[in-house]
Amino acid sequence: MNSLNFQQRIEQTLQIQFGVTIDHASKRQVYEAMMRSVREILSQKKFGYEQELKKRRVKRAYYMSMEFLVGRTLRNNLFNLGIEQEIQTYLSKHHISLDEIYQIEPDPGLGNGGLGRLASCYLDALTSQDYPVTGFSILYEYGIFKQVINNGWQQEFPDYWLDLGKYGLVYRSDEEVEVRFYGNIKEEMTAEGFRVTHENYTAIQAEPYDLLISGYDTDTVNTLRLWEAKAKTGFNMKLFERGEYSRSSEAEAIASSISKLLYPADSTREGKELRIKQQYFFISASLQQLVKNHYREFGTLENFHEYAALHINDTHPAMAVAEFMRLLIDEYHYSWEKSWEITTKTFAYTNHTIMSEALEKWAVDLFQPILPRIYSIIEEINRRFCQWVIDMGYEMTLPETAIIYDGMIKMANLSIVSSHYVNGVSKLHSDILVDSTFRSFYALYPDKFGNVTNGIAHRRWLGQANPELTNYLESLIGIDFVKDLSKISKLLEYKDDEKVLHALKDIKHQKKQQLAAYIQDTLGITVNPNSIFDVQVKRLHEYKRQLLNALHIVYLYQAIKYQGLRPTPRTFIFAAKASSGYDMAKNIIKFIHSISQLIESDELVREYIKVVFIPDYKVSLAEIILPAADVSEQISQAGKEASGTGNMKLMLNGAITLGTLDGANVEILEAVGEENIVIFGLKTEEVNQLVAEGYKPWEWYNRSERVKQTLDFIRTMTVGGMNFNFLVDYLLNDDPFMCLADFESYIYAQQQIEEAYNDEKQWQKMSLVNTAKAGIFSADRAVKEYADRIWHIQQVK
Ligand code: 8GP
Repeated sequence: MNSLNFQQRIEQTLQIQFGVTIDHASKRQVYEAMMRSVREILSQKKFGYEQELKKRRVKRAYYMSMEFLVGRTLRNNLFNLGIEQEIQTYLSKHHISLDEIYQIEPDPGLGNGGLGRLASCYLDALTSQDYPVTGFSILYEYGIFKQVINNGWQQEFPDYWLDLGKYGLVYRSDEEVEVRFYGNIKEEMTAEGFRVTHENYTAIQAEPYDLLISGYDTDTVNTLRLWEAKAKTGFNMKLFERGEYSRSSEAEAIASSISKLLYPADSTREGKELRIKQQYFFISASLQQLVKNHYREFGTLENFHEYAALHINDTHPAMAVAEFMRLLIDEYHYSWEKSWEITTKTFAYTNHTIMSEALEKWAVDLFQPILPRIYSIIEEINRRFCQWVIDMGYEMTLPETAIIYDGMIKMANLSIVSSHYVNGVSKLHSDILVDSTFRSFYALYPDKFGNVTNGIAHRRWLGQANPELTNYLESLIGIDFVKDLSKISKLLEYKDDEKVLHALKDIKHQKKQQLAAYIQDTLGITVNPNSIFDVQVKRLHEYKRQLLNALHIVYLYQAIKYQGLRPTPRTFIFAAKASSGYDMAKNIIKFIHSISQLIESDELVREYIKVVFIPDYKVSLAEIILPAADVSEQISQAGKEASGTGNMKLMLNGAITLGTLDGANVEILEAVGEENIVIFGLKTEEVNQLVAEGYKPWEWYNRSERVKQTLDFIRTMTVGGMNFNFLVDYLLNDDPFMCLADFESYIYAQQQIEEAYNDEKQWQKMSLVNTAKAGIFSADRAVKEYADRIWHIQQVK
């Protein structure tokens, strides 16, 4: 890409849109002109790529996901186009800071956490490697809430991102479709055979907006298609005149709620209904469009699976299999058997969590009225599946494997039965799926199950988030690693080179200073960049055990204050959003803030430790925090974290993992060797055994002096009038994720971290090895596995 060309476009846009020259434009105007210019360039490339794909008639993948945590796009696009530095120079000649322009872009928060960010990393990687893929999701008007901390408590505020975010989107009025809810189904025998029709439905219009996805150093451009819901006819005058007031604006009400908000709380019946509508809305719109286009091109759907691989990202889009069956049977009149054959060759499913509350189930009496035809299809899939299970002699597994059981529809079961491939996201997680979560299914379909360990978009998480390290690495080992992260292993040659180790230390220090400046500017808190930056950033969930981290800090507090402990100064950095209805998670956020306050009020202790909670964790914040970390806390209870991806981003940026043998930590250990990571805690089998025996946290309290000291100390704590006895009671009586059982071993691991850190050269070498061994955690590797083993798609340049 020629940057001159881009500069001209910016100036032209400024003239046409705002009638200003670049020297008189506001930052906001420059931002808009840049976003529009990038969109034009990508649209042009997209056109070329589409032509090529059409000409070659290749198979494509479609990634359906309720979440895409896209992150800011402008820098990513300039980086991929290879013009970031030139544009920076150009703008600075006009006294404009590119960084300030970047800050204007909202961070599209169309996701909650790992699963959503993974989806975006994969679109980036697939595009950079020239795989034809389209993402499908919802154009949420409000993304994940903005987190504000007030007196230590989380508060949620709406995040309206479209105002400034819309400039990246392309509206495709030619591809609108209609999605139908409610009503009833009519079954009848006609001259052409048995037919099912859906009557008296409420129709919603699905309007497509495309976010164009660029790839690094390639002309390939893919699409993330986001559907917005609109009432088809708006307000219904006829119904209103007949006095049916509420029905007259029903479509409008449904439409405005569907694409309003990411995951509204679904603890109420209304919340659940809305969730079902959201899921059906986007998968129906996506499939209708795909099926229509395919039929137009080929005149048949029998070969659909030869040209399309459909991926279900966790169970949220699982209704897609029933919708696809509906289209084949009701609209194109294929037989059940033929339709089922095409469906099962088309779909694949990834599981992202074994936490039972996240394995979706819908009550039949809730689901059926909203989607009567989809329900009847699921019922028939279930009937045939159960019959087959009985024929196989496995009927005793039906309580577990049936798709509909006890009045509930189990979406994971539907996904497994209807897909040709099911994968977990790390070796350990995939093993747990076949050994326990989906054990009965594994007996039925041993060949369906496999693993694809997650990966990250290293060009964002290293290339863009850490240009200092990227440039230095480039000067040492050449630029190849940007395109192919496996090449980063060349860095190993320098693991004993003191000059290199020193330079890496300087870069880390620079990143720590930048984070310190951010903390100072936004929170008014001064942190010491010479202290150890110990980082735990991720969603707040009990299984991730931010509480264990907090307990250790309390342990340090009382040991410094009363036992003469003098540790190496450390800054504990947290960032995490808690689900709005998750009280314990919110209490833990409050607890962390209270510990921070307690430390600050003590002249002695604050010399050694400091706790900073950075609010509103999101992609753009992660880009600032991760490169600055020395220690990466990955301390979930073994067996609970499916993979983790923050662990990979942190290691790539040279942080040392302090972790349990959970998720992808296991593979990080394999990659770096035990001398370059600190592992602690119970293993999955040990956790299971303890559960089986009956875990009694009290015993761990009685057995360990340090557990006792820490919990007893918490009972004496009153901060801002609040005490935390309830937490101590909870830990002693419940402790569902075994913080107490792992506490001793965690304290010991923390000491090992400190010792390692104090040996400066050794630490730097460990850090180098982590960066050098991160190659296998590139999303490029992961998506290639999906492309080769699951989707069977080829690269098209
Ligand atoms: C996450 C897993 O918790 C994490 O370990 C993994 O790295 C990531 O997916 C990507 O595979 N799972 C979710 O984010 C998740 O299950 N979210 C749905 C409940 C909304």
